[in-house]
Amino acid sequence: MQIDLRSDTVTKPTQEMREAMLYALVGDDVYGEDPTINQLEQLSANILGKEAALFLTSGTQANQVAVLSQTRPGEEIILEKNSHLFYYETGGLASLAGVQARTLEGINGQMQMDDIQDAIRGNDIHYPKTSLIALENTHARSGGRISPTSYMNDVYTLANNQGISVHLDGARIFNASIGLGVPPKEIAQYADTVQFCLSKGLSAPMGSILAGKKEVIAKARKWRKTLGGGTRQAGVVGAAGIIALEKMIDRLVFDHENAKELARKLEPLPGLNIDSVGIESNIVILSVKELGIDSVQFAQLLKERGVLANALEKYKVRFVTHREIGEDDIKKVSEVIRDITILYQ
Ligand code: TLP
Repeated sequence: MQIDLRSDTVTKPTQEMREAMLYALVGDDVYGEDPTINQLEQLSANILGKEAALFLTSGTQANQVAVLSQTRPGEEIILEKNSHLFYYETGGLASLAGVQARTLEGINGQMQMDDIQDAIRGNDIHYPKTSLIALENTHARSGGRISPTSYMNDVYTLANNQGISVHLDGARIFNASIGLGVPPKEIAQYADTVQFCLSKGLSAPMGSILAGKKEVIAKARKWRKTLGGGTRQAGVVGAAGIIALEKMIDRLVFDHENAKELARKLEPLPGLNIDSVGIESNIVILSVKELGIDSVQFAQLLKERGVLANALEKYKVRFVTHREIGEDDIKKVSEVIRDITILYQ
Protein backbone atom coordinates (compact mmCIF):
# COMPACT_ATOMS: atom_id res chain seq x y z
CA MET A 1 0.00 0.00 0.00
CA GLN A 2 1.35 3.38 -0.96
CA ILE A 3 1.16 6.33 1.39
CA ASP A 4 -0.23 9.06 -0.81
CA LEU A 5 0.68 12.56 0.35
CA ARG A 6 0.47 14.24 -3.06
CA SER A 7 -2.72 16.09 -2.16
CA ASP A 8 -5.84 16.03 0.00
CA THR A 9 -7.70 15.71 -3.32
CA VAL A 10 -6.86 11.98 -3.30
CA THR A 11 -9.28 11.29 -0.42
CA LYS A 12 -12.09 8.95 -1.38
CA PRO A 13 -15.73 9.36 -0.36
CA THR A 14 -16.69 7.78 2.97
CA GLN A 15 -19.18 4.94 3.24
CA GLU A 16 -21.76 7.41 4.57
CA MET A 17 -21.21 9.60 1.52
CA ARG A 18 -21.64 6.64 -0.82
CA GLU A 19 -24.92 5.71 0.87
CA ALA A 20 -26.17 9.30 0.76
CA MET A 21 -25.31 9.38 -2.95
CA LEU A 22 -27.23 6.18 -3.56
CA TYR A 23 -30.43 7.49 -2.00
CA ALA A 24 -30.13 11.19 -2.93
CA LEU A 25 -33.29 12.97 -3.98
CA VAL A 26 -32.58 14.48 -7.38
CA GLY A 27 -34.06 16.71 -10.08
CA ASP A 28 -32.78 18.77 -13.00
CA ASP A 29 -30.40 21.32 -11.51
CA VAL A 30 -30.29 23.48 -14.65
CA TYR A 31 -33.99 24.09 -13.91
CA GLY A 32 -33.07 24.67 -10.25
CA GLU A 33 -35.05 21.54 -9.36
CA ASP A 34 -32.51 19.33 -7.63
CA PRO A 35 -33.55 19.30 -3.95
CA THR A 36 -30.18 17.96 -2.78
CA ILE A 37 -28.23 20.65 -4.62
CA ASN A 38 -30.63 23.31 -3.35
CA GLN A 39 -30.06 22.05 0.19
CA LEU A 40 -26.27 21.99 -0.31
CA GLU A 41 -26.28 25.54 -1.69
CA GLN A 42 -28.43 26.82 1.17
CA LEU A 43 -26.27 25.07 3.76
CA SER A 44 -23.12 26.51 2.18
CA ALA A 45 -24.53 30.04 2.09
CA ASN A 46 -25.44 29.72 5.79
CA ILE A 47 -22.00 28.43 6.75
CA LEU A 48 -20.31 31.33 4.97
CA GLY A 49 -22.88 33.95 5.99
CA LYS A 50 -23.63 34.83 2.36
CA GLU A 51 -26.96 35.46 0.61
CA ALA A 52 -26.58 32.74 -2.01
CA ALA A 53 -24.35 29.90 -3.14
CA LEU A 54 -23.78 27.87 -6.30
CA PHE A 55 -22.50 24.32 -6.81
CA LEU A 56 -19.76 23.99 -9.42
CA THR A 57 -17.79 21.06 -10.73
CA SER A 58 -14.38 22.12 -9.39
CA GLY A 59 -12.42 24.79 -7.59
CA THR A 60 -10.93 25.94 -10.86
CA GLN A 61 -14.36 26.38 -12.39
CA ALA A 62 -15.59 28.24 -9.29
CA ASN A 63 -12.59 30.60 -9.34
CA GLN A 64 -12.95 31.29 -13.05
CA VAL A 65 -16.69 31.88 -12.75
CA ALA A 66 -16.02 34.28 -9.85
CA VAL A 67 -13.68 36.30 -12.04
CA LEU A 68 -16.05 36.22 -15.04
CA SER A 69 -18.90 37.44 -12.84
CA GLN A 70 -17.00 40.39 -11.36
CA THR A 71 -14.84 41.72 -14.19
CA ARG A 72 -15.01 42.70 -17.84
CA PRO A 73 -12.41 41.93 -20.54
CA GLY A 74 -9.48 44.35 -20.42
CA GLU A 75 -9.80 45.02 -16.72
CA GLU A 76 -7.13 44.19 -14.18
CA ILE A 77 -7.11 41.74 -11.29
CA ILE A 78 -4.60 41.93 -8.45
CA LEU A 79 -3.44 38.61 -7.07
CA GLU A 80 -0.52 36.90 -5.42
CA LYS A 81 2.05 35.49 -7.82
CA ASN A 82 1.83 31.97 -6.41
CA SER A 83 -1.96 31.94 -6.15
CA HIS A 84 -3.77 28.97 -7.65
CA LEU A 85 -5.85 31.32 -9.82
CA PHE A 86 -2.72 32.63 -11.49
CA TYR A 87 -0.35 29.69 -11.28
CA TYR A 88 -2.46 26.61 -11.87
CA GLU A 89 -5.56 27.52 -13.87
CA THR A 90 -4.17 27.09 -17.37
CA GLY A 91 -4.23 30.82 -18.12
CA GLY A 92 -8.02 30.93 -17.76
CA LEU A 93 -7.85 34.53 -16.52
CA ALA A 94 -6.60 35.51 -19.97
CA SER A 95 -8.39 33.00 -22.18
CA LEU A 96 -11.79 33.03 -20.49
CA ALA A 97 -12.25 36.33 -18.66
CA GLY A 98 -9.79 38.31 -20.83
CA VAL A 99 -8.49 40.12 -17.79
CA GLN A 100 -4.95 41.26 -17.14
CA ALA A 101 -3.25 39.76 -14.12
CA ARG A 102 -1.28 42.11 -11.86
CA THR A 103 0.69 39.71 -9.70
CA LEU A 104 2.34 40.74 -6.43
CA GLU A 105 4.85 38.80 -4.40
CA GLY A 106 3.44 37.76 -1.06
CA ILE A 107 4.99 36.83 2.26
CA ASN A 108 3.47 33.57 3.45
CA GLY A 109 0.87 34.04 0.75
CA GLN A 110 -0.07 37.54 1.85
CA MET A 111 0.40 40.43 -0.53
CA GLN A 112 1.69 43.48 1.35
CA MET A 113 -0.85 46.25 1.93
CA ASP A 114 1.44 48.95 0.48
CA ASP A 115 1.98 46.89 -2.65
CA ILE A 116 -1.75 46.39 -3.11
CA GLN A 117 -2.38 50.08 -2.60
CA ASP A 118 0.30 50.95 -5.18
CA ALA A 119 -1.05 48.40 -7.67
CA ILE A 120 -4.57 49.81 -7.67
CA ARG A 121 -4.97 51.86 -10.82
CA GLY A 122 -5.97 55.49 -10.76
CA ASN A 123 -7.99 57.39 -13.32
CA ASP A 124 -5.35 57.86 -16.02
CA ILE A 125 -6.68 57.39 -19.56
CA HIS A 126 -3.92 54.85 -20.25
CA TYR A 127 -4.81 52.51 -17.41
CA PRO A 128 -7.01 49.46 -17.24
CA LYS A 129 -9.58 49.47 -14.48
CA THR A 130 -8.69 47.47 -11.35
CA SER A 131 -11.87 45.53 -10.73
CA LEU A 132 -10.94 42.60 -8.52
CA ILE A 133 -8.48 41.55 -5.80
CA ALA A 134 -8.15 37.81 -5.25
CA LEU A 135 -6.94 36.29 -1.98
CA GLU A 136 -6.19 32.66 -1.11
CA ASN A 137 -6.66 31.29 2.41
CA THR A 138 -5.15 28.86 3.22
CA HIS A 139 -2.45 29.67 0.67
CA ALA A 140 -1.36 26.43 -0.95
CA ARG A 141 2.02 27.20 -2.56
CA SER A 142 3.34 28.91 0.57
CA GLY A 143 2.76 25.66 2.49
CA GLY A 144 -0.84 26.09 3.61
CA ARG A 145 -0.14 29.36 5.42
CA ILE A 146 -3.15 31.05 6.98
CA SER A 147 -3.93 34.74 6.63
CA PRO A 148 -5.38 36.22 9.82
CA THR A 149 -8.80 37.86 9.66
CA SER A 150 -7.18 41.24 10.47
CA TYR A 151 -5.26 41.03 7.17
CA MET A 152 -8.39 40.04 5.27
CA ASN A 153 -10.23 42.94 6.87
CA ASP A 154 -7.49 45.38 5.80
CA VAL A 155 -7.58 44.21 2.18
CA TYR A 156 -11.37 44.21 2.07
CA THR A 157 -11.61 47.70 3.54
CA LEU A 158 -9.03 49.06 1.10
CA ALA A 159 -10.82 47.43 -1.85
CA ASN A 160 -14.28 48.51 -0.72
CA ASN A 161 -13.21 52.12 -0.36
CA GLN A 162 -12.20 52.10 -4.00
CA GLY A 163 -15.18 50.16 -5.39
CA ILE A 164 -13.10 47.03 -6.04
CA SER A 165 -14.48 43.55 -5.34
CA VAL A 166 -12.63 40.88 -3.39
CA HIS A 167 -12.71 37.19 -4.25
CA LEU A 168 -11.44 34.62 -1.77
CA ASP A 169 -10.13 31.33 -3.10
CA GLY A 170 -11.00 29.43 0.03
CA ALA A 171 -10.39 26.00 -1.47
CA ARG A 172 -9.26 25.12 2.07
CA ILE A 173 -11.18 27.77 4.03
CA PHE A 174 -12.16 25.15 6.62
CA ASN A 175 -8.49 24.46 7.31
CA ALA A 176 -8.04 28.21 7.78
CA SER A 177 -11.06 28.31 10.07
CA ILE A 178 -9.76 25.41 12.21
CA GLY A 179 -6.27 26.94 12.29
CA LEU A 180 -7.54 30.36 13.34
CA GLY A 181 -10.16 28.98 15.70
CA VAL A 182 -12.91 31.12 14.14
CA PRO A 183 -16.05 30.10 12.24
CA PRO A 184 -15.73 30.18 8.41
CA LYS A 185 -18.14 33.11 8.15
CA GLU A 186 -15.71 35.30 10.10
CA ILE A 187 -13.21 34.78 7.30
CA ALA A 188 -15.77 34.91 4.49
CA GLN A 189 -17.16 38.27 5.65
CA TYR A 190 -14.08 39.97 4.19
CA ALA A 191 -14.77 38.88 0.62
CA ASP A 192 -17.56 39.55 -1.87
CA THR A 193 -17.29 36.06 -3.27
CA VAL A 194 -15.82 32.94 -1.70
CA GLN A 195 -15.14 29.58 -3.26
CA PHE A 196 -14.41 26.42 -1.30
CA CYS A 197 -13.74 22.84 -2.37
CA LEU A 198 -15.74 19.85 -1.16
CA SER A 199 -13.30 17.48 -2.81
CA LYS A 200 -10.12 18.18 -0.83
CA GLY A 201 -9.76 17.47 2.89
CA LEU A 202 -13.53 17.14 3.21
CA SER A 203 -13.34 13.97 1.08
CA ALA A 204 -16.31 14.45 -1.26
CA PRO A 205 -15.69 13.02 -4.74
CA MET A 206 -16.17 16.33 -6.55
CA GLY A 207 -17.56 19.83 -6.39
CA SER A 208 -16.95 23.34 -5.18
CA ILE A 209 -19.17 26.11 -3.91
CA LEU A 210 -19.14 29.78 -4.87
CA ALA A 211 -21.00 32.06 -2.47
CA GLY A 212 -21.79 35.76 -2.42
CA LYS A 213 -24.58 38.30 -2.95
CA LYS A 214 -27.68 37.11 -4.84
CA GLU A 215 -26.98 39.24 -7.95
CA VAL A 216 -23.39 38.01 -8.29
CA ILE A 217 -24.41 34.39 -7.83
CA ALA A 218 -27.15 34.82 -10.47
CA LYS A 219 -24.47 36.00 -12.90
CA ALA A 220 -22.23 33.13 -11.82
CA ARG A 221 -25.03 30.66 -12.53
CA LYS A 222 -25.17 31.94 -16.09
CA TRP A 223 -21.37 31.81 -16.51
CA ARG A 224 -21.37 28.27 -15.15
CA LYS A 225 -23.78 27.39 -17.97
CA THR A 226 -21.50 29.08 -20.51
CA LEU A 227 -18.60 26.94 -19.34
CA GLY A 228 -20.67 23.78 -19.68
CA GLY A 229 -20.92 23.38 -15.93
CA GLY A 230 -24.70 23.31 -15.71
CA THR A 231 -25.39 19.71 -14.73
CA ARG A 232 -28.62 17.80 -14.34
CA GLN A 233 -29.14 15.28 -11.49
CA ALA A 234 -26.14 16.74 -9.68
CA GLY A 235 -27.65 15.80 -6.31
CA VAL A 236 -26.03 12.39 -6.76
CA VAL A 237 -22.69 14.03 -5.98
CA GLY A 238 -24.13 16.93 -4.01
CA ALA A 239 -25.33 14.45 -1.37
CA ALA A 240 -21.71 13.67 -0.55
CA GLY A 241 -21.06 17.42 -0.32
CA ILE A 242 -23.69 17.75 2.40
CA ILE A 243 -22.03 15.00 4.45
CA ALA A 244 -18.68 16.72 3.82
CA LEU A 245 -19.97 19.93 5.39
CA GLU A 246 -21.85 18.28 8.23
CA LYS A 247 -19.33 15.64 9.26
CA MET A 248 -15.87 16.26 7.86
CA ILE A 249 -14.85 19.74 8.96
CA ASP A 250 -13.99 19.17 12.62
CA ARG A 251 -11.64 16.28 11.89
CA LEU A 252 -9.33 18.52 9.81
CA VAL A 253 -7.58 19.30 13.08
CA PHE A 254 -5.98 15.82 12.93
CA ASP A 255 -4.56 16.60 9.48
CA HIS A 256 -2.97 19.74 10.92
CA GLU A 257 -1.49 17.77 13.83
CA ASN A 258 -0.09 15.15 11.45
CA ALA A 259 1.46 17.82 9.24
CA LYS A 260 3.10 19.44 12.27
CA GLU A 261 4.32 16.07 13.50
CA LEU A 262 5.82 15.25 10.09
CA ALA A 263 7.62 18.60 10.01
CA ARG A 264 8.92 18.14 13.57
CA LYS A 265 10.30 14.72 12.65
CA LEU A 266 11.97 15.96 9.45
CA GLU A 267 13.40 19.22 10.81
CA PRO A 268 16.49 17.71 12.50
CA LEU A 269 17.44 15.55 9.50
CA PRO A 270 20.63 16.66 7.69
CA GLY A 271 20.30 18.08 4.17
CA LEU A 272 16.66 19.04 4.57
CA ASN A 273 15.22 22.48 5.12
CA ILE A 274 11.88 22.87 6.73
CA ASP A 275 10.33 25.32 9.10
CA SER A 276 8.05 23.37 11.43
CA VAL A 277 6.83 26.57 13.12
CA GLY A 278 5.46 27.67 9.76
CA ILE A 279 3.22 24.61 9.45
CA GLU A 280 -0.21 26.10 10.06
CA SER A 281 -2.51 23.63 8.29
CA ASN A 282 -2.14 20.39 6.32
CA ILE A 283 0.69 21.19 3.89
CA VAL A 284 4.41 20.58 4.45
CA ILE A 285 6.97 21.89 1.99
CA LEU A 286 10.47 20.52 2.22
CA SER A 287 13.60 21.79 0.50
CA VAL A 288 16.01 19.02 -0.54
CA LYS A 289 18.59 21.30 -2.13
CA GLU A 290 21.33 20.57 0.41
CA LEU A 291 21.01 16.85 -0.24
CA GLY A 292 22.39 17.52 -3.71
CA ILE A 293 19.39 16.10 -5.57
CA ASP A 294 16.35 17.79 -7.03
CA SER A 295 12.70 17.38 -6.11
CA VAL A 296 11.90 15.05 -9.00
CA GLN A 297 14.71 12.69 -7.99
CA PHE A 298 13.64 12.91 -4.35
CA ALA A 299 9.99 12.17 -5.23
CA GLN A 300 11.17 9.17 -7.29
CA LEU A 301 13.19 7.83 -4.34
CA LEU A 302 10.11 8.21 -2.16
CA LYS A 303 7.93 6.45 -4.72
CA GLU A 304 10.30 3.49 -4.87
CA ARG A 305 9.82 3.22 -1.10
CA GLY A 306 6.00 3.43 -1.21
CA VAL A 307 5.50 7.13 -0.52
CA LEU A 308 3.94 9.59 -2.97
CA ALA A 309 4.68 13.33 -2.78
CA ASN A 310 4.65 16.18 -5.29
CA ALA A 311 7.73 17.87 -6.75
CA LEU A 312 6.61 21.47 -6.31
CA GLU A 313 9.66 23.39 -7.52
CA LYS A 314 13.16 22.40 -8.55
CA TYR A 315 14.19 21.62 -4.96
CA LYS A 316 10.88 21.69 -3.12
CA VAL A 317 8.70 18.70 -2.36
CA ARG A 318 5.14 18.97 -1.09
CA PHE A 319 3.36 16.65 1.35
CA VAL A 320 -0.33 17.09 2.13
CA THR A 321 -1.96 15.31 5.06
CA HIS A 322 -5.58 14.16 4.89
CA ARG A 323 -8.19 11.73 6.23
CA GLU A 324 -6.47 8.64 4.84
CA ILE A 325 -3.17 9.42 6.57
CA GLY A 326 -2.71 8.30 10.17
CA GLU A 327 0.01 8.71 12.79
CA ASP A 328 1.61 5.42 11.71
CA ASP A 329 1.93 6.71 8.16
CA ILE A 330 3.67 9.86 9.41
CA LYS A 331 6.13 7.69 11.33
CA LYS A 332 6.75 5.47 8.30
CA VAL A 333 7.23 8.45 5.95
CA SER A 334 9.68 10.13 8.29
CA GLU A 335 11.69 6.88 8.53
CA VAL A 336 11.74 6.55 4.74
CA ILE A 337 12.97 10.13 4.43
CA ARG A 338 15.57 9.61 7.14
CA ASP A 339 16.90 6.59 5.19
CA ILE A 340 17.13 8.68 2.01
CA THR A 341 19.05 11.42 3.80
CA ILE A 342 21.52 8.79 5.08
CA LEU A 343 22.07 7.61 1.47
CA TYR A 344 22.98 11.13 0.36
CA GLN A 345 25.20 12.18 3.26
N1 TLP B 1 -5.15 22.47 -5.89
C1 TLP B 1 -4.59 21.19 -6.28
C2 TLP B 1 -3.77 21.34 -7.56
O1 TLP B 1 -4.50 21.99 -8.55
C3 TLP B 1 -2.48 22.07 -7.37
C4 TLP B 1 -3.80 20.64 -5.13
O2 TLP B 1 -3.49 19.44 -5.19
O3 TLP B 1 -3.49 21.39 -4.18
N2 TLP B 1 -7.55 26.76 -5.25
C5 TLP B 1 -6.59 26.18 -4.52
C6 TLP B 1 -5.93 26.95 -3.43
C7 TLP B 1 -6.22 24.86 -4.76
O4 TLP B 1 -5.25 24.31 -4.04
C8 TLP B 1 -6.89 24.15 -5.79
C9 TLP B 1 -6.49 22.74 -6.14
C10 TLP B 1 -7.89 24.80 -6.52
C11 TLP B 1 -8.19 26.12 -6.22
C12 TLP B 1 -8.61 24.14 -7.67
O5 TLP B 1 -9.45 23.10 -7.29
P1 TLP B 1 -9.84 21.95 -8.33
O6 TLP B 1 -8.71 20.99 -8.33
O7 TLP B 1 -11.11 21.39 -7.75
O8 TLP B 1 -10.06 22.58 -9.65
